[in-house]
Amino acid sequence: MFWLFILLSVSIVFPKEKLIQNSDARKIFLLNGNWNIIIDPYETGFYTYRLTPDNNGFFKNSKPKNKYERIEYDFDKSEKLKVPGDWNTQKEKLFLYEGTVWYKKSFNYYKQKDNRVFIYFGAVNYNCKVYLNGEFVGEHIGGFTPFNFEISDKLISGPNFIVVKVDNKRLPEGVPTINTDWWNYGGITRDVKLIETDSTFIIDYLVQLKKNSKDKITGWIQLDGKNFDDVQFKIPELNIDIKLTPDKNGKCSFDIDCLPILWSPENPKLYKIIIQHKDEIIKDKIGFRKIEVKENKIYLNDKEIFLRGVSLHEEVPIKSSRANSKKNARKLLSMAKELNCNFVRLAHYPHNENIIKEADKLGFLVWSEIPVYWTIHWQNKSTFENASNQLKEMISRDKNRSSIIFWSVGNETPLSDERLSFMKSLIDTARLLDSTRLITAALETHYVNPKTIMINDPLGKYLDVLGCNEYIGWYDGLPNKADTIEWKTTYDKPLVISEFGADAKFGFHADSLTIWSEEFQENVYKHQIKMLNKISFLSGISPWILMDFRSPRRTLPGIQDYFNRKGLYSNLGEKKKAFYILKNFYKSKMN
Ligand code: GCB
Repeated sequence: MFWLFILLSVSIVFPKEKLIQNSDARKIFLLNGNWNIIIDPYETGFYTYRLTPDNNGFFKNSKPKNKYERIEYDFDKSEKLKVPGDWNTQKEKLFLYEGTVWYKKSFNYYKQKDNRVFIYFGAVNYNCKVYLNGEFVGEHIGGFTPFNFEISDKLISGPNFIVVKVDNKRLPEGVPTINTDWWNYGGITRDVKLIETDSTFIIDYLVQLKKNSKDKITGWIQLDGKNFDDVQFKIPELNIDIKLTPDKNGKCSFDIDCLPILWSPENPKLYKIIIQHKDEIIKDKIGFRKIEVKENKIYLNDKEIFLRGVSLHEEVPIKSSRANSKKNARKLLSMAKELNCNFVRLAHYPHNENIIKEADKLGFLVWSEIPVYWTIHWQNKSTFENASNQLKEMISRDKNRSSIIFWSVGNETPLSDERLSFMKSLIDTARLLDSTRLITAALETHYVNPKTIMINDPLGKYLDVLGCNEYIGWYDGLPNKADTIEWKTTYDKPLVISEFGADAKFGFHADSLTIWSEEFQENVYKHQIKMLNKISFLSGISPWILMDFRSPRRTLPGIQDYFNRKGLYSNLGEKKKAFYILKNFYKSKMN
Protein backbone atom coordinates (compact mmCIF):
# COMPACT_ATOMS: atom_id res chain seq x y z
CA MET A 1 0.00 0.00 0.00
CA PHE A 2 2.78 2.36 1.01
CA TRP A 3 4.69 1.75 -2.24
CA LEU A 4 1.54 2.12 -4.26
CA PHE A 5 1.09 5.52 -2.68
CA ILE A 6 4.69 6.49 -3.47
CA LEU A 7 4.34 5.32 -7.06
CA LEU A 8 1.09 7.19 -7.54
CA SER A 9 2.41 10.39 -6.05
CA VAL A 10 5.57 10.18 -8.15
CA SER A 11 3.66 9.68 -11.37
CA ILE A 12 1.30 12.54 -10.60
CA VAL A 13 4.01 14.94 -9.63
CA PHE A 14 6.66 14.32 -12.25
CA PRO A 15 5.30 14.86 -15.74
CA LYS A 16 5.61 11.98 -18.12
CA GLU A 17 5.14 14.24 -21.14
CA LYS A 18 8.27 14.74 -23.21
CA LEU A 19 9.63 18.24 -23.29
CA ILE A 20 9.29 20.09 -26.59
CA GLN A 21 12.77 21.07 -27.71
CA ASN A 22 13.52 24.71 -28.65
CA SER A 23 10.12 26.20 -27.89
CA ASP A 24 11.24 29.54 -29.44
CA ALA A 25 11.36 27.93 -32.88
CA ARG A 26 7.72 26.77 -32.84
CA LYS A 27 4.43 28.21 -33.91
CA ILE A 28 3.67 29.92 -30.61
CA PHE A 29 0.97 32.02 -29.04
CA LEU A 30 2.38 33.83 -26.01
CA LEU A 31 0.27 33.91 -22.87
CA ASN A 32 2.55 36.47 -21.23
CA GLY A 33 1.12 39.73 -19.94
CA ASN A 34 -1.28 40.60 -17.13
CA TRP A 35 -2.96 37.70 -15.34
CA ASN A 36 -5.65 38.10 -12.68
CA ILE A 37 -4.54 36.70 -9.35
CA ILE A 38 -6.02 35.64 -6.03
CA ILE A 39 -3.71 35.43 -3.03
CA ASP A 40 -4.85 32.38 -1.10
CA PRO A 41 -2.75 31.70 2.02
CA TYR A 42 -5.34 29.20 3.43
CA GLU A 43 -5.83 27.46 0.07
CA THR A 44 -9.55 28.15 0.28
CA GLY A 45 -9.69 27.80 -3.48
CA PHE A 46 -8.44 24.23 -3.29
CA TYR A 47 -9.81 22.67 -0.09
CA THR A 48 -13.20 22.54 1.57
CA TYR A 49 -13.49 23.55 5.23
CA ARG A 50 -12.83 19.85 6.08
CA LEU A 51 -9.58 20.14 4.15
CA THR A 52 -10.67 17.73 1.45
CA PRO A 53 -10.09 18.72 -2.19
CA ASP A 54 -12.91 20.93 -3.40
CA ASN A 55 -14.36 19.90 -6.77
CA ASN A 56 -15.55 23.45 -7.22
CA GLY A 57 -12.28 25.16 -6.47
CA PHE A 58 -11.10 28.46 -7.89
CA PHE A 59 -9.93 26.62 -11.02
CA LYS A 60 -13.59 26.56 -12.12
CA ASN A 61 -13.52 30.34 -12.46
CA SER A 62 -17.25 30.30 -11.65
CA LYS A 63 -19.63 33.24 -11.90
CA PRO A 64 -22.98 33.54 -10.07
CA LYS A 65 -25.75 32.26 -12.34
CA ASN A 66 -28.46 34.08 -10.44
CA LYS A 67 -28.77 36.86 -7.90
CA TYR A 68 -28.61 34.59 -4.83
CA GLU A 69 -25.77 32.26 -5.82
CA ARG A 70 -22.90 32.71 -3.37
CA ILE A 71 -19.47 32.59 -5.02
CA GLU A 72 -16.78 34.04 -2.82
CA TYR A 73 -14.16 34.87 -5.42
CA ASP A 74 -14.02 36.66 -8.73
CA PHE A 75 -10.89 36.54 -10.83
CA ASP A 76 -12.07 39.29 -13.14
CA LYS A 77 -12.42 41.75 -10.27
CA SER A 78 -9.14 40.68 -8.70
CA GLU A 79 -5.77 42.37 -8.97
CA LYS A 80 -3.15 41.55 -11.59
CA LEU A 81 0.43 40.37 -11.85
CA LYS A 82 2.75 40.39 -14.85
CA VAL A 83 3.78 37.09 -16.34
CA PRO A 84 6.62 36.25 -16.59
CA GLY A 85 7.75 37.66 -13.28
CA ASP A 86 8.15 36.95 -9.61
CA TRP A 87 5.34 38.15 -7.37
CA ASN A 88 7.65 39.35 -4.57
CA THR A 89 8.90 42.44 -6.40
CA GLN A 90 5.61 43.31 -8.08
CA LYS A 91 3.55 43.87 -4.94
CA GLU A 92 4.89 45.02 -1.61
CA LYS A 93 2.52 42.78 0.35
CA LEU A 94 3.96 39.75 -1.47
CA PHE A 95 7.59 40.62 -0.81
CA LEU A 96 8.04 37.90 1.82
CA TYR A 97 4.99 35.84 0.92
CA GLU A 98 5.36 32.07 0.73
CA GLY A 99 2.21 30.17 -0.15
CA THR A 100 -0.44 29.87 -2.82
CA VAL A 101 -1.40 32.42 -5.47
CA TRP A 102 -3.96 31.56 -8.18
CA TYR A 103 -3.37 32.98 -11.66
CA LYS A 104 -6.04 33.27 -14.38
CA LYS A 105 -5.80 34.28 -18.01
CA SER A 106 -8.60 34.33 -20.60
CA PHE A 107 -7.76 34.07 -24.29
CA ASN A 108 -9.28 33.27 -27.64
CA TYR A 109 -7.78 30.49 -29.68
CA TYR A 110 -8.61 28.92 -33.02
CA LYS A 111 -6.46 25.97 -33.92
CA GLN A 112 -6.18 24.34 -37.32
CA LYS A 113 -8.22 21.20 -37.61
CA ASP A 114 -5.93 18.24 -36.90
CA ASN A 115 -3.21 20.18 -35.20
CA ARG A 116 -2.14 19.60 -31.63
CA VAL A 117 -1.69 22.24 -28.95
CA PHE A 118 0.55 22.16 -25.88
CA ILE A 119 0.85 24.57 -23.00
CA TYR A 120 4.51 25.23 -22.22
CA PHE A 121 5.88 26.88 -19.06
CA GLY A 122 9.51 28.05 -18.93
CA ALA A 123 9.40 27.76 -15.13
CA VAL A 124 7.00 28.15 -12.22
CA ASN A 125 8.28 28.27 -8.65
CA TYR A 126 7.70 25.85 -6.97
CA ASN A 127 4.65 23.63 -7.26
CA CYS A 128 1.96 24.31 -9.79
CA LYS A 129 -1.30 22.79 -10.87
CA VAL A 130 -2.62 23.75 -14.28
CA TYR A 131 -6.31 23.83 -15.29
CA LEU A 132 -7.86 24.66 -18.65
CA ASN A 133 -11.53 25.66 -18.84
CA GLY A 134 -12.03 24.28 -15.32
CA GLU A 135 -10.40 20.89 -15.97
CA PHE A 136 -7.16 19.62 -14.49
CA VAL A 137 -4.34 19.44 -17.05
CA GLY A 138 -1.23 18.58 -15.06
CA GLU A 139 1.06 19.30 -12.13
CA HIS A 140 4.73 20.15 -11.89
CA ILE A 141 7.24 20.39 -9.07
CA GLY A 142 10.53 22.26 -9.21
CA GLY A 143 10.98 25.97 -9.74
CA PHE A 144 13.57 26.27 -12.50
CA THR A 145 12.89 23.89 -15.34
CA PRO A 146 10.42 23.86 -18.23
CA PHE A 147 7.50 21.51 -18.78
CA ASN A 148 4.56 21.17 -21.15
CA PHE A 149 1.16 19.49 -21.21
CA GLU A 150 -0.88 18.59 -24.25
CA ILE A 151 -4.24 20.36 -24.24
CA SER A 152 -5.49 19.51 -27.75
CA ASP A 153 -8.68 17.87 -26.43
CA LYS A 154 -9.47 20.44 -23.78
CA LEU A 155 -9.02 23.54 -25.91
CA ILE A 156 -12.18 25.18 -27.25
CA SER A 157 -12.31 27.02 -30.56
CA GLY A 158 -12.98 30.53 -29.26
CA PRO A 159 -12.79 31.77 -25.65
CA ASN A 160 -10.79 29.71 -23.14
CA PHE A 161 -9.42 30.32 -19.67
CA ILE A 162 -6.42 28.90 -17.96
CA VAL A 163 -5.96 28.83 -14.18
CA VAL A 164 -2.66 28.01 -12.50
CA LYS A 165 -2.31 27.37 -8.78
CA VAL A 166 1.22 28.34 -7.80
CA ASP A 167 2.61 27.45 -4.38
CA ASN A 168 6.15 28.46 -3.36
CA LYS A 169 6.04 27.12 0.22
CA ARG A 170 9.44 25.75 1.19
CA LEU A 171 9.33 22.09 2.17
CA PRO A 172 11.84 20.05 4.18
CA GLU A 173 11.68 17.25 1.59
CA GLY A 174 11.81 19.69 -1.35
CA VAL A 175 14.61 20.35 -3.84
CA PRO A 176 15.89 22.79 -2.68
CA THR A 177 14.98 22.12 0.94
CA ILE A 178 13.81 24.85 3.36
CA ASN A 179 17.25 26.30 3.92
CA THR A 180 18.92 28.26 1.12
CA ASP A 181 20.86 31.50 0.75
CA TRP A 182 18.71 33.07 -1.97
CA TRP A 183 15.30 34.66 -2.29
CA ASN A 184 12.35 32.31 -2.71
CA TYR A 185 10.85 34.21 -5.64
CA GLY A 186 7.35 32.84 -6.25
CA GLY A 187 5.22 32.89 -9.36
CA ILE A 188 5.18 32.13 -13.05
CA THR A 189 8.70 33.37 -13.50
CA ARG A 190 9.31 32.49 -17.16
CA ASP A 191 7.31 32.65 -20.43
CA VAL A 192 4.02 30.79 -20.94
CA LYS A 193 3.35 29.67 -24.51
CA LEU A 194 0.79 27.75 -26.43
CA ILE A 195 2.66 25.67 -28.97
CA GLU A 196 0.69 24.48 -31.99
CA THR A 197 2.10 21.56 -33.94
CA ASP A 198 1.13 19.23 -36.76
CA SER A 199 -0.49 15.98 -35.63
CA THR A 200 2.92 14.32 -36.06
CA PHE A 201 5.78 16.68 -35.29
CA ILE A 202 9.46 17.03 -34.39
CA ILE A 203 9.35 16.99 -30.61
CA ASP A 204 13.04 16.74 -29.80
CA TYR A 205 16.49 16.47 -31.31
CA LEU A 206 20.14 16.26 -30.42
CA VAL A 207 22.88 17.68 -32.65
CA GLN A 208 26.41 17.71 -31.21
CA LEU A 209 29.94 16.54 -31.93
CA LYS A 210 30.49 12.89 -31.11
CA LYS A 211 32.32 12.38 -27.84
CA ASN A 212 36.08 12.96 -28.20
CA SER A 213 35.78 13.84 -31.87
CA LYS A 214 36.19 17.05 -33.85
CA ASP A 215 35.02 15.73 -37.20
CA LYS A 216 31.85 13.75 -36.59
CA ILE A 217 28.46 15.27 -35.93
CA THR A 218 26.14 12.85 -34.22
CA GLY A 219 22.59 13.01 -33.02
CA TRP A 220 18.97 12.00 -33.40
CA ILE A 221 15.58 13.44 -34.21
CA GLN A 222 12.46 12.28 -32.42
CA LEU A 223 9.00 12.56 -33.96
CA ASP A 224 5.80 12.42 -31.94
CA GLY A 225 2.52 11.25 -33.42
CA LYS A 226 1.36 8.42 -35.64
CA ASN A 227 2.42 9.09 -39.23
CA PHE A 228 6.16 9.20 -39.55
CA ASP A 229 7.57 10.47 -42.82
CA ASP A 230 11.21 10.94 -43.79
CA VAL A 231 13.02 13.80 -42.11
CA GLN A 232 15.34 16.21 -43.91
CA PHE A 233 18.35 17.37 -41.92
CA LYS A 234 20.46 20.27 -43.17
CA ILE A 235 23.46 22.31 -42.10
CA PRO A 236 23.82 24.50 -45.23
CA GLU A 237 27.20 26.00 -44.33
CA LEU A 238 28.68 22.52 -44.03
CA ASN A 239 26.93 21.26 -47.18
CA ILE A 240 24.99 18.75 -45.14
CA ASP A 241 21.61 17.84 -46.56
CA ILE A 242 20.46 14.32 -45.75
CA LYS A 243 17.25 12.39 -45.70
CA LEU A 244 16.59 10.27 -42.60
CA THR A 245 14.05 7.50 -42.24
CA PRO A 246 12.56 7.16 -38.78
CA ASP A 247 12.22 3.80 -37.03
CA LYS A 248 8.87 2.52 -35.81
CA ASN A 249 9.12 4.75 -32.73
CA GLY A 250 9.63 7.88 -34.82
CA LYS A 251 13.33 8.22 -34.07
CA CYS A 252 16.11 8.71 -36.61
CA SER A 253 19.79 8.81 -35.73
CA PHE A 254 22.79 10.01 -37.70
CA ASP A 255 26.58 10.23 -37.71
CA ILE A 256 28.03 12.65 -40.26
CA ASP A 257 31.68 13.16 -41.10
CA CYS A 258 32.55 16.83 -41.56
CA LEU A 259 34.96 19.50 -40.39
CA PRO A 260 33.10 22.31 -38.66
CA ILE A 261 34.84 25.42 -37.41
CA LEU A 262 34.95 24.73 -33.69
CA TRP A 263 33.04 26.86 -31.20
CA SER A 264 35.16 28.55 -28.52
CA PRO A 265 34.99 31.68 -26.32
CA GLU A 266 37.29 33.44 -28.83
CA ASN A 267 35.21 32.36 -31.81
CA PRO A 268 31.69 31.34 -30.78
CA LYS A 269 30.78 30.02 -34.21
CA LEU A 270 27.19 28.78 -34.50
CA TYR A 271 25.78 26.93 -37.49
CA LYS A 272 22.24 27.20 -38.75
CA ILE A 273 20.50 23.81 -38.45
CA ILE A 274 17.31 23.02 -40.36
CA ILE A 275 15.14 20.00 -39.60
CA GLN A 276 12.10 19.34 -41.74
CA HIS A 277 9.29 16.82 -41.41
CA LYS A 278 6.54 17.28 -44.02
CA ASP A 279 5.56 20.97 -43.78
CA GLU A 280 7.13 21.53 -40.38
CA ILE A 281 10.51 23.28 -40.34
CA ILE A 282 12.50 23.75 -37.13
CA LYS A 283 15.57 25.99 -37.13
CA ASP A 284 18.28 26.21 -34.51
CA LYS A 285 21.79 27.61 -34.17
CA ILE A 286 24.27 25.14 -32.80
CA GLY A 287 27.98 25.25 -32.08
CA PHE A 288 30.39 22.32 -32.13
CA ARG A 289 33.19 21.92 -29.63
CA LYS A 290 35.12 19.21 -27.87
CA ILE A 291 35.49 19.21 -24.11
CA GLU A 292 37.48 16.66 -22.16
CA VAL A 293 39.64 16.01 -19.15
CA LYS A 294 43.10 14.50 -19.36
CA GLU A 295 44.75 13.80 -16.03
CA ASN A 296 44.21 16.98 -14.06
CA LYS A 297 43.61 19.43 -16.89
CA ILE A 298 40.58 20.52 -18.93
CA TYR A 299 40.90 20.70 -22.71
CA LEU A 300 38.66 22.65 -25.04
CA ASN A 301 39.15 21.62 -28.67
CA ASP A 302 42.40 19.86 -27.65
CA LYS A 303 43.81 23.01 -26.04
CA GLU A 304 44.28 23.29 -22.30
CA ILE A 305 41.96 25.92 -20.87
CA PHE A 306 41.82 27.95 -17.67
CA LEU A 307 38.27 28.92 -16.69
CA ARG A 308 38.15 32.61 -15.83
CA GLY A 309 34.76 32.48 -14.21
CA VAL A 310 32.30 34.07 -11.88
CA SER A 311 29.23 32.67 -10.15
CA LEU A 312 25.87 34.32 -10.59
CA HIS A 313 22.30 34.10 -9.42
CA GLU A 314 19.37 34.66 -11.75
CA GLU A 315 18.66 38.20 -10.56
CA VAL A 316 18.38 41.49 -12.47
CA PRO A 317 20.61 44.41 -11.53
CA ILE A 318 19.05 47.49 -9.89
CA LYS A 319 15.58 46.02 -9.51
CA SER A 320 16.85 42.81 -7.89
CA SER A 321 14.02 40.65 -9.18
CA ARG A 322 14.05 37.28 -10.95
CA ALA A 323 15.82 37.62 -14.30
CA ASN A 324 14.27 35.91 -17.30
CA SER A 325 14.56 37.98 -20.49
CA LYS A 326 17.16 38.13 -23.25
CA LYS A 327 17.88 41.69 -22.15
CA ASN A 328 18.57 40.56 -18.57
CA ALA A 329 20.82 37.80 -19.91
CA ARG A 330 22.83 40.21 -22.05
CA LYS A 331 23.24 42.60 -19.14
CA LEU A 332 24.50 39.91 -16.75
CA LEU A 333 26.88 38.43 -19.30
CA SER A 334 28.21 41.85 -20.27
CA MET A 335 29.03 42.45 -16.59
CA ALA A 336 30.96 39.16 -16.59
CA LYS A 337 32.66 40.11 -19.87
CA GLU A 338 33.94 43.32 -18.26
CA LEU A 339 35.72 41.13 -15.71
CA ASN A 340 37.48 39.31 -18.58
CA CYS A 341 35.53 36.12 -17.87
CA ASN A 342 35.22 33.21 -20.29
CA PHE A 343 33.12 31.10 -17.88
CA VAL A 344 30.03 31.51 -15.71
CA ARG A 345 28.74 29.28 -12.97
CA LEU A 346 24.95 29.58 -13.05
CA ALA A 347 24.19 28.95 -9.38
CA HIS A 348 22.35 27.10 -7.82
CA TYR A 349 19.55 25.99 -10.15
CA PRO A 350 18.97 25.88 -13.92
CA HIS A 351 18.76 29.45 -15.21
CA ASN A 352 16.43 30.55 -18.02
CA GLU A 353 17.02 29.39 -21.60
CA ASN A 354 17.76 32.95 -22.78
CA ILE A 355 21.00 33.16 -20.82
CA ILE A 356 22.20 29.81 -22.12
CA LYS A 357 21.47 30.84 -25.72
CA GLU A 358 23.20 34.20 -25.17
CA ALA A 359 26.20 32.36 -23.69
CA ASP A 360 26.30 30.29 -26.88
CA LYS A 361 26.34 33.48 -28.96
CA LEU A 362 28.77 35.46 -26.83
CA GLY A 363 31.21 32.64 -26.14
CA PHE A 364 30.85 31.87 -22.45
CA LEU A 365 31.49 28.40 -21.08
CA VAL A 366 28.76 27.46 -18.62
CA TRP A 367 28.38 25.43 -15.41
CA SER A 368 24.71 24.49 -15.00
CA GLU A 369 23.42 23.11 -11.71
CA ILE A 370 20.39 21.58 -10.02
CA PRO A 371 19.27 22.86 -6.60
CA VAL A 372 20.54 19.88 -4.62
CA TYR A 373 21.79 22.36 -2.08
CA TRP A 374 23.08 21.81 1.46
CA THR A 375 21.02 19.29 3.42
CA ILE A 376 18.51 17.52 1.21
CA HIS A 377 16.47 14.55 2.52
CA TRP A 378 18.86 11.93 1.18
CA GLN A 379 16.77 8.96 2.22
CA ASN A 380 13.46 10.14 0.82
CA LYS A 381 12.59 8.38 -2.44
CA SER A 382 10.39 11.18 -3.75
CA THR A 383 13.08 13.77 -2.97
CA PHE A 384 15.39 11.76 -5.19
CA GLU A 385 12.74 11.48 -7.94
CA ASN A 386 12.29 15.23 -7.74
CA ALA A 387 16.02 16.00 -8.00
CA SER A 388 16.41 13.49 -10.79
CA ASN A 389 13.46 14.96 -12.68
CA GLN A 390 14.94 18.46 -12.44
CA LEU A 391 18.25 17.09 -13.74
CA LYS A 392 16.48 15.40 -16.66
CA GLU A 393 14.54 18.55 -17.53
CA MET A 394 17.71 20.67 -17.40
CA ILE A 395 19.61 18.31 -19.69
CA SER A 396 16.66 17.83 -21.98
CA ARG A 397 16.29 21.57 -22.57
CA ASP A 398 19.97 22.44 -22.97
CA LYS A 399 21.65 19.41 -24.53
CA ASN A 400 22.28 21.25 -27.81
CA ARG A 401 24.02 24.23 -26.25
CA SER A 402 27.77 24.18 -26.82
CA SER A 403 28.32 26.72 -24.04
CA ILE A 404 27.41 24.18 -21.38
CA ILE A 405 30.43 22.12 -20.43
CA PHE A 406 29.50 21.06 -16.87
CA TRP A 407 26.42 19.52 -15.35
CA SER A 408 26.65 20.02 -11.60
CA VAL A 409 24.69 17.65 -9.39
CA GLY A 410 24.80 19.75 -6.24
CA ASN A 411 26.35 22.25 -3.89
CA GLU A 412 28.00 21.77 -0.47
CA THR A 413 26.30 18.51 0.38
CA PRO A 414 27.51 17.01 3.69
CA LEU A 415 29.34 13.67 3.77
CA SER A 416 27.26 10.53 4.45
CA ASP A 417 26.61 7.16 2.80
CA GLU A 418 23.03 8.15 1.95
CA ARG A 419 24.19 11.35 0.30
CA LEU A 420 26.82 9.45 -1.66
CA SER A 421 24.35 6.99 -3.14
CA PHE A 422 21.81 9.78 -3.87
CA MET A 423 24.44 11.86 -5.69
CA LYS A 424 25.97 8.88 -7.44
CA SER A 425 22.57 7.97 -8.89
CA LEU A 426 22.20 11.53 -10.16
CA ILE A 427 25.61 11.29 -11.81
CA ASP A 428 24.64 7.98 -13.45
CA THR A 429 21.48 9.61 -14.79
CA ALA A 430 23.40 12.60 -16.17
CA ARG A 431 25.92 10.33 -17.92
CA LEU A 432 23.17 8.21 -19.39
CA LEU A 433 21.45 11.27 -20.83
CA ASP A 434 24.59 13.04 -21.99
CA SER A 435 27.90 11.29 -22.49
CA THR A 436 29.71 14.35 -23.85
CA ARG A 437 29.70 16.90 -21.04
CA LEU A 438 31.69 16.81 -17.83
CA ILE A 439 30.09 16.13 -14.46
CA THR A 440 30.96 18.16 -11.42
CA ALA A 441 29.63 19.21 -8.02
CA ALA A 442 30.65 21.96 -5.60
CA LEU A 443 32.21 20.08 -2.68
CA GLU A 444 33.16 21.42 0.74
CA THR A 445 36.71 21.81 2.04
CA HIS A 446 38.20 19.46 4.63
CA TYR A 447 41.43 20.08 6.52
CA VAL A 448 43.77 17.20 7.33
CA ASN A 449 45.91 19.53 9.45
CA PRO A 450 45.69 23.30 10.09
CA LYS A 451 47.68 24.08 6.96
CA THR A 452 46.47 21.46 4.49
CA ILE A 453 43.16 21.16 2.69
CA MET A 454 42.63 17.70 1.25
CA ILE A 455 40.03 17.03 -1.43
CA ASN A 456 39.16 13.42 -0.76
CA ASP A 457 35.37 13.50 -0.63
CA PRO A 458 34.28 10.02 -1.82
CA LEU A 459 32.00 11.71 -4.36
CA GLY A 460 35.13 12.91 -6.16
CA LYS A 461 35.65 9.39 -7.50
CA TYR A 462 32.54 9.76 -9.70
CA LEU A 463 33.12 13.34 -10.91
CA ASP A 464 35.13 14.41 -13.97
CA VAL A 465 36.01 17.75 -12.44
CA LEU A 466 36.26 18.53 -8.72
CA GLY A 467 34.40 21.66 -7.73
CA CYS A 468 35.21 23.09 -4.33
CA ASN A 469 33.84 26.03 -2.35
CA GLU A 470 36.15 27.63 0.20
CA TYR A 471 35.89 30.78 2.28
CA ILE A 472 39.40 31.27 3.62
CA GLY A 473 39.50 34.85 4.85
CA TRP A 474 35.77 35.07 5.47
CA TYR A 475 34.11 32.13 7.27
CA ASP A 476 37.55 30.59 7.74
CA GLY A 477 40.14 32.85 9.37
CA LEU A 478 41.47 36.20 8.23
CA PRO A 479 42.47 37.05 4.64
CA ASN A 480 46.17 36.26 5.13
CA LYS A 481 45.36 32.72 6.30
CA ALA A 482 45.33 31.84 2.59
CA ASP A 483 49.14 32.40 2.50
CA THR A 484 49.67 29.39 4.75
CA ILE A 485 47.37 26.88 3.06
CA GLU A 486 48.43 24.05 0.84
CA TRP A 487 45.96 22.18 -1.37
CA LYS A 488 46.11 18.46 -1.99
CA THR A 489 43.84 15.85 -3.46
CA THR A 490 43.71 12.08 -3.60
CA TYR A 491 42.31 12.30 -7.14
CA ASP A 492 44.16 12.91 -10.38
CA LYS A 493 41.48 15.32 -11.60
CA PRO A 494 41.19 19.02 -12.37
CA LEU A 495 39.89 21.39 -9.73
CA VAL A 496 37.61 24.37 -10.16
CA ILE A 497 37.33 26.58 -7.09
CA SER A 498 33.62 27.11 -7.48
CA GLU A 499 33.32 29.73 -4.71
CA PHE A 500 35.39 32.05 -2.56
CA GLY A 501 34.69 35.60 -1.53
CA ALA A 502 33.79 38.07 1.18
CA ASP A 503 30.98 40.54 1.85
CA ALA A 504 31.56 44.24 1.21
CA LYS A 505 29.09 47.09 1.27
CA PHE A 506 29.72 49.26 -1.77
CA GLY A 507 31.00 52.68 -0.71
CA PHE A 508 32.04 51.58 2.78
CA HIS A 509 35.77 52.29 3.01
CA ALA A 510 38.08 51.38 5.86
CA ASP A 511 41.38 49.56 6.39
CA SER A 512 41.85 46.10 4.93
CA LEU A 513 41.01 44.29 8.17
CA THR A 514 37.71 46.05 8.79
CA ILE A 515 34.94 43.64 8.00
CA TRP A 516 32.24 44.67 5.45
CA SER A 517 34.56 47.24 3.84
CA GLU A 518 35.52 47.16 0.17
CA GLU A 519 39.15 47.04 1.32
CA PHE A 520 38.54 43.86 3.33
CA GLN A 521 36.99 42.15 0.32
CA GLU A 522 39.86 43.36 -1.87
CA ASN A 523 42.31 41.97 0.69
CA VAL A 524 40.60 38.55 0.56
CA TYR A 525 40.87 38.51 -3.25
CA LYS A 526 44.57 39.45 -3.18
CA HIS A 527 45.48 36.64 -0.78
CA GLN A 528 43.22 34.17 -2.55
CA ILE A 529 44.85 34.80 -5.91
CA LYS A 530 48.29 34.30 -4.40
CA MET A 531 47.16 30.97 -2.95
CA LEU A 532 45.26 29.80 -6.03
CA ASN A 533 48.26 30.44 -8.26
CA LYS A 534 50.13 27.75 -6.34
CA ILE A 535 47.60 24.94 -6.92
CA SER A 536 49.04 22.83 -9.72
CA PHE A 537 45.79 20.99 -10.48
CA LEU A 538 43.66 24.16 -10.64
CA SER A 539 41.76 24.56 -13.92
CA GLY A 540 39.56 27.50 -13.13
CA ILE A 541 37.67 29.57 -10.60
CA SER A 542 34.19 31.07 -10.24
CA PRO A 543 34.34 33.40 -7.23
CA TRP A 544 31.22 34.19 -5.25
CA ILE A 545 29.63 36.30 -6.77
CA LEU A 546 29.04 38.64 -9.72
CA MET A 547 26.52 40.90 -8.00
CA ASP A 548 24.94 41.39 -4.56
CA PHE A 549 21.72 39.38 -4.38
CA ARG A 550 18.68 39.21 -2.14
CA SER A 551 18.73 36.70 0.69
CA PRO A 552 16.38 36.46 3.68
CA ARG A 553 19.30 35.11 5.75
CA ARG A 554 21.20 38.40 5.55
CA THR A 555 19.65 40.71 8.11
CA LEU A 556 22.40 43.09 9.32
CA PRO A 557 20.93 46.63 9.15
CA GLY A 558 22.84 49.26 7.20
CA ILE A 559 25.14 46.63 5.69
CA GLN A 560 23.23 43.64 4.42
CA ASP A 561 19.59 44.78 4.55
CA TYR A 562 18.56 41.37 3.20
CA PHE A 563 21.31 41.25 0.58
CA ASN A 564 24.24 38.89 0.41
CA ARG A 565 27.02 41.44 -0.17
CA LYS A 566 29.66 39.19 -1.72
CA GLY A 567 29.09 40.74 -5.12
CA LEU A 568 31.93 42.21 -7.14
CA TYR A 569 29.22 44.58 -8.30
CA SER A 570 26.65 45.98 -5.86
CA ASN A 571 23.00 45.19 -6.58
CA LEU A 572 22.90 48.59 -8.32
CA GLY A 573 25.72 47.59 -10.63
CA GLU A 574 28.52 49.61 -8.96
CA LYS A 575 31.98 48.06 -9.10
CA LYS A 576 33.71 47.34 -5.81
CA LYS A 577 37.50 47.43 -5.38
CA ALA A 578 37.85 43.64 -5.59
CA PHE A 579 36.35 43.79 -9.10
CA TYR A 580 39.60 45.29 -10.40
CA ILE A 581 41.77 42.71 -8.62
CA LEU A 582 39.93 39.87 -10.31
CA LYS A 583 39.77 41.64 -13.66
CA ASN A 584 43.56 42.10 -13.66
CA PHE A 585 44.17 38.53 -12.59
CA TYR A 586 42.03 37.34 -15.50
CA LYS A 587 43.86 39.64 -17.87
CA SER A 588 47.09 37.97 -16.87
CA LYS A 589 45.51 34.59 -17.61
CA MET A 590 44.42 35.55 -21.13
CA ASN A 591 46.66 34.36 -23.92
C1 GCB B 1 28.15 29.17 0.05
C2 GCB B 1 26.96 28.83 -0.76
C3 GCB B 1 26.31 30.05 -1.38
C4 GCB B 1 26.24 31.15 -0.33
C5 GCB B 1 27.66 31.52 0.07
C6 GCB B 1 27.71 32.59 1.17
O1 GCB B 1 28.99 28.37 0.31
O2 GCB B 1 27.22 27.88 -1.75
O3 GCB B 1 25.04 29.72 -1.84
O4 GCB B 1 25.54 32.26 -0.76
O5 GCB B 1 28.30 30.39 0.58
O6 GCB B 1 27.71 33.76 0.85
O7 GCB B 1 27.73 32.22 2.34
